[in-house]
Amino acid sequence: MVPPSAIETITEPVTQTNAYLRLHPAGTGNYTDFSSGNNYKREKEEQGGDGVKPASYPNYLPTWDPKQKYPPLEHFEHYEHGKEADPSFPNLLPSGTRITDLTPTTGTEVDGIQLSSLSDAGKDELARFVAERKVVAFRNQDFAGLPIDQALEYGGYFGRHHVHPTSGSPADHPEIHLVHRAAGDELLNTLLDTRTSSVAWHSDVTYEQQPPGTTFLYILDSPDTGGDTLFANTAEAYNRLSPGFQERLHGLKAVHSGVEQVNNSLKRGGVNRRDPVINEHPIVRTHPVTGEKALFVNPNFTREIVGYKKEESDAILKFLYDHIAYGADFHVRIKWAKGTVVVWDNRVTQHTALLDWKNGQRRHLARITPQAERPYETPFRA
Ligand SMILES: O=C(O)CCC(=O)C(=O)O
Ligand SMILES: [Fe+2]
Repeated sequence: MVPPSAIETITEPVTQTNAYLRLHPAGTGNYTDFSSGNNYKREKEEQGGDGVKPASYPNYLPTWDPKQKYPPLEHFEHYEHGKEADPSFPNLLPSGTRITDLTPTTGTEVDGIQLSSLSDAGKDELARFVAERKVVAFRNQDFAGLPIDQALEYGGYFGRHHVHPTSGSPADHPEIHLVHRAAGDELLNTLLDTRTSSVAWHSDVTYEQQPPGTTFLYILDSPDTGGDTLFANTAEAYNRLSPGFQERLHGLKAVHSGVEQVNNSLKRGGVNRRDPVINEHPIVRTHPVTGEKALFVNPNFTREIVGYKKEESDAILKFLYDHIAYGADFHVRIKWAKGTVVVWDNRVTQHTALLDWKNGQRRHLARITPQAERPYETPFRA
């Protein structure tokens, strides 16, 4: 066989990905990724040693299988259980439950119930309660100790499991998205050499046609201090705008891209389980249970406003990103503790991890990510 010539020109078909990369330059948003990728030593995490404790939940250590390749996601009819819920939450929050609102608008802490033993009526109430409070931290849960199959069966009540295109997952459970930084990981020593902070506001996988709704994140191992997660209430962010500006945003759509996330994964030797997609969503979406309107753009995945010129689109998106990021009076900070399960509504919140712990301690969490309805908007009402 004749070896390929080093100077021969190869003509490659333009894939959808390449074409979209040209059409959608980053604008004011940039995909930011601090995931640790597959460069950790599994044995070391399993066994510990040298003063390091073994991982508490080795069944949740991440794997990446380059052979996993999935077809494009198809539309499914989402059933929103929150609509069925008793608004006084008798099954979720029976008397004696300790309930602490963390701020007036955003975030609640609950102690004294087990999510894992909720009836269906309790799960319906969970969906509604989380939609109202935006993010709820349930303390002292047994959830992380359930067999993974059982945890997934539970989460599947809330919608079809999203399989992430690039993230690590426990072996044989691609529906679990893992956040994992191994003990001794070096990134935190250099992260701030090139950035001023680790804050990267986003809602999850908004490039999908049906992004997630009621979403679960539970702690497996956490640093002694630091590694908190911040949440922003994007319904309240919408409410803070003047009626004139709210009205201006209604009817607009923005482009959300999954291309950069996949490219980033491939660049660091990671996987691409499903070809990236690009979708347009309304900038103001309506929540199917509460009827609230919320801003639905984020710098990680939103690229441009449909039909606007670049400068116009960049200026408005930058204003919205800044507005959401600076609004500390509609943010809440969740501190992780052993047994904590945080449930948020991805339709009406954004979040960011804080990578601020200093000494190479392990941080390990698992996410269950049920998809919801395709975002829709209802008419502006002053
Ligand atoms: O690590 C965290 O605190 C949050 C990570 C994250 O963005 C997610 O799980 O969706
Ligand atoms: Fe996230």
